Amino acid sequence: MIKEQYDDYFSALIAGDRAKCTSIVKGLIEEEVSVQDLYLQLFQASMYEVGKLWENNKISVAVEHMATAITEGLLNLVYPIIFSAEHIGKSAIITCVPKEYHQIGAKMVADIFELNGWDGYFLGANTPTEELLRMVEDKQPDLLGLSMSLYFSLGALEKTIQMVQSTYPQLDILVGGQGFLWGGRDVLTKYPQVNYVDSITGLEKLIQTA
Ligand code: B12
Repeated sequence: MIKEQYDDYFSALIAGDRAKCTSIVKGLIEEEVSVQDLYLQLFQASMYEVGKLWENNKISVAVEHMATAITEGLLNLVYPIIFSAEHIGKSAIITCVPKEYHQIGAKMVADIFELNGWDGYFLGANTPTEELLRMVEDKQPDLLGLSMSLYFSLGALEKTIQMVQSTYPQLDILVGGQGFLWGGRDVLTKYPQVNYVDSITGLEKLIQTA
C-alpha cells in the first residue's frame, strides 16, 4: 500500500504540499497500515532520501527544513492509535544527547514505547544532561533511550552515559541512531547496562520480550 503511494508522497513532500501529504497519510491510516510501516517505509525512507538529495546539492537547505517540518507535523496524525494502547505501568525517557538536533528518530522511538503500553517521555533535541538527570529523578523510568545521529556526538553520548550511571548505576540505557553507522559501538562495551538497538523493529522485539 505504501509502495504505491510513496512517489506521490515524496513529490508532495519536497514541493511543500502539506495538504497532499496529510491526505495520503490519512488514507494509509484508514487502510490500517501499521504505525511501524508508516514510520519506516514512508517517514524514515523519505527523510533519508531528502538527506541524500541535500548532501548532493540537489535540494536546498530550505527544502530540507520544509520537508522536516512537514514530517514532524504528520507524526501527530497517528497519535490516536499510539495513545490508545492499554498502559502497563512501565516508563521510558527518550532524548537526544546535547548538541544533537536530529529529533524525528527519537520521537518515533518514544511513540513505539507508547504503542506498547509504556509511558514514553520524549524530551526532544539537545537536552542538557543536568536537565535529563532532573527528569530521571522525577519520573524514575524503567529505561532511558539516547539518540545520536552524528558520529561526532559520541563524546557527548559517553559523557551523558557516565553522568547518568554515576547517579543511577542500575538504569537500563538503550542507544541508537545513525551516528553508529560510522562506528562507536565498541565504546559502549565499557558501560554496563548500555545496549545499542539499530531500529524501531529491534526495539519493539526488545520491549515485547522485556
Ligand atoms: C532533517 C535533518 C536535519 C535537521 C534535523 C531537524 C529535526 N527536527 O530533527 C537539521 C537541519 C537540524 C540537521 C542538521 C544537521 N545535520 Co542533518 N539530517 C537530517 C536528515 C535529512 C533527516 C534526519 C531524519 O529525520 N531521519 C529520519 C529518522 C526517522 O531516522 P533516524 O534518525 O535514523 O532514526 C531511526 C533510527 O536511527 C533509530 N533511532 C534513532 N535514535 C534512536 C534512539 C534509540 C534509543 C533507538 C533504540 C533507536 C534510535 O530509530 C529511528 C526510527 O527507525 C538526515 C538524513 C538521514 N539520512 O537521516 C541528515 C543527517 C542526519 N544530517 C547530517 C549532518 C551532517 C548535519 C549537520 C552537521 C549539517 C551541518 N553542516 O550543519 C547538522 C548538525 C546539527 C546537529 N548538531 O545536530 C548527516 C549526518 C552524518 C553523520 N552521521 O555524521 C545526515 C545523515 C545527512 C547526510 N547524509 O550527510 N539535519
